[in-house]
Amino acid sequence: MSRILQMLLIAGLCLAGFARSADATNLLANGSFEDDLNEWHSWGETHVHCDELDIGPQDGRCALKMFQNWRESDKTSKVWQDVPVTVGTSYVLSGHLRNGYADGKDAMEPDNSAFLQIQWLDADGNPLPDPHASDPINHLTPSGQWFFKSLEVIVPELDPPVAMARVAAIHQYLGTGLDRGSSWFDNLAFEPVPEPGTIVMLCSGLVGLLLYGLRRRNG
Ligand SMILES: [Ca+2]
Repeated sequence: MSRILQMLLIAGLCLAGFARSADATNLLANGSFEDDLNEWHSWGETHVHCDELDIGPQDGRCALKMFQNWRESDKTSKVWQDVPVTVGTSYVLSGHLRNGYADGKDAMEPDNSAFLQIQWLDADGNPLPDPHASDPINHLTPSGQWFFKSLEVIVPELDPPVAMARVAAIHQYLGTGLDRGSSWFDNLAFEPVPEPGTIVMLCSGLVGLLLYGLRRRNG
């Protein structure tokens, strides 16, 4: 095999490796709510619905429905998981959100909104400042359609240091009365973003080793 052919082969393998690592692992368990609310903490009105005729899930058979937490003074409803993270690493939180049913039934009234959120925690589980939120959906969002939402964040250097991310799906109510309407969530994922620099370094090392091997064999 010519050296050029070998180099092309290595470049191809490196590209394949990059594509593979870009297909990152979801750090959330049961992110599609196919196993009810297992693995999730929850607060307020959080209900997993499966196999409903008038709403299709975005993924699998089931999706999460939330609405105003009318039983408590804190009117927010939410589900969340705490996930270990590495300072300096970039993560993407994504998911599909939906306002009510296809025919406008149970669509959110004003003062309701729904979004995804990342809150940093220290090693003792205490919240650290400035949570990050995705674009919300609200009463202005067309009902009955799934919308993809995502946000990418780099874990900051804080004091005390960040140890975990609290990854949450939130239905927020900021009014004082009782406003109807549901938000739906499905197919949530929290994934580390692979660093291209690391892969380039690995590939360069591999090419170097191959060239060294070829020289030794030819010499
Ligand atoms: Ca699902």
